[in-house]
Amino acid sequence: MRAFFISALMLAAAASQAADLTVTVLDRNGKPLADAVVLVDSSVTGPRPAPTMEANVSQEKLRFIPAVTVVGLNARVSFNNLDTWDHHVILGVMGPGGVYVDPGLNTQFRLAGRLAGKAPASDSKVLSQPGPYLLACHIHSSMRGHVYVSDTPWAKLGGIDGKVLLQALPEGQARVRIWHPDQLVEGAATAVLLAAGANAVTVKTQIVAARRQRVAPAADASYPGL
Ligand SMILES: [Cu+2]
Repeated sequence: MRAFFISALMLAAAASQAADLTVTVLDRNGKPLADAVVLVDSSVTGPRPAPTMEANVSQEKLRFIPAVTVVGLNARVSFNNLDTWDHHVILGVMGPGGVYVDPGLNTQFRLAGRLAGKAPASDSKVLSQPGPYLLACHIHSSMRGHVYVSDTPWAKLGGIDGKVLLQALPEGQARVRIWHPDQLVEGAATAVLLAAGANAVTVKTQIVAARRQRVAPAADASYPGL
């Protein structure tokens, strides 16, 4: 009888433990896919981690840095121009095919080039639509960036190894979704059954990452559009 109670207690303790999930995202060729946004949905009740509600995106050497940012719904994203020349920020919801859903609804603003010894020109916007936003610049057509507004508290950007560790998930059924700036269509979600402690899943996608824009090489290089 005592043994029964002890096992029942152990089961109860196990049930309250959180699960961790390592997701490895592969591209169409089975290689690690960098810059994938991994989203996990769970309908199991329990505590939720707080989403990221503030983020900074800089414009530096003709790039948006970071190239991909993940935030929660209604997060405030600040844009700072660290270059000595002006940039535009065109900010809008991105649809399939990597284009703006409705360019007429985009937000646009210009950030002046940085003056020596002065704070960079900056502006911020609240992103109130879930899903991907596309960032671009009128002056420099090669500039592209993305902000993914997550509708789940378990969302993270993967590194070049294609791996993401999501923590404090409830045990039980969950779904893994992947988003990537270069995806052509939305892939199907992957169902996972999470146990207490460490879990791992590998998601093979049909995505082929586009070649990334090279970092501007030297300080004295001439930049297009100047
Ligand atoms: Cu620009």
